[in-house]
Amino acid sequence: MMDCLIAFGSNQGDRERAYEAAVNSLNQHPQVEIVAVSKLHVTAAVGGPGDQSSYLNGAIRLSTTLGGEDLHQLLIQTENDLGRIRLNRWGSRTIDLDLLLYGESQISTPNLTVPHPRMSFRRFVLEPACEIAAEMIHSPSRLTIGQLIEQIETANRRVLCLADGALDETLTEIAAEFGRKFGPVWTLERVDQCDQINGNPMNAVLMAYFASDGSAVDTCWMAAKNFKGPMLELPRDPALARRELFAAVEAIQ
Ligand code: PH2
Ligand code: MG
Ligand code: MG
Repeated sequence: MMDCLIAFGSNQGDRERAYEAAVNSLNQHPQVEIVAVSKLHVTAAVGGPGDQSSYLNGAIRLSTTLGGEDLHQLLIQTENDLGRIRLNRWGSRTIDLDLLLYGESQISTPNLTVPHPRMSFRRFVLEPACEIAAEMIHSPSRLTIGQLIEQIETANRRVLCLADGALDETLTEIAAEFGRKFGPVWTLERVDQCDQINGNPMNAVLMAYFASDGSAVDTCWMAAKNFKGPMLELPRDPALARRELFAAVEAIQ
């Protein structure tokens, strides 16, 4: 039996009913047993269009003999059965079921990444999860859910960013807007040399790094090894990177 953690989110329709229906529906699967269900937390919408209504977020812990990809399929099937219509990314939805943790396994296929790539810095995910799974391990950071929450609550409001030379302009643009939007409380600092990383306590709440163009692999790897906390991969396209980074900061705030 695999110990798994699922995130629930809804900001449309009867949100409480969707939660109850999702839990009941999952529990009916012969290979799934619900272990614990968190309370629902009211949270402000992060990312997506500006006019979204608030979310109810929850977390579900379950035990299953299904493989990771089959469990993911079951979550999609459950979303569809409960009337989810997919419009745009981060848009309003009646139900979202995300596979956060599949034991300590790391899964990476074109359709599925586990642990969920944005779970480690999203307050709306970690707070409900902490109620029922504080001791579960997020394998990429080697931190428990409880430690991840403590990290986003206590770490300096600093974001470290790894970028190779080809990204100078992109980073300058993003940093200027970051300053206007989140300063002076938050800072965005570039880290482009391994020496700066080594031996530095790196009291930062997040490490962002740009998807590799082939040249930055070693630097990213060194940083990843020395930074113990949430990591975020940014696309190289400036507009997409900006959107991803700002949504992450909003999710931490
Ligand atoms: N899910 C998103 C995007 N934004 N914001 C909140 N508060 N809660 C969510 O579950 C949520 C979100 C993408 O899945
Ligand atoms: Mg989601
Ligand atoms: Mg989803």
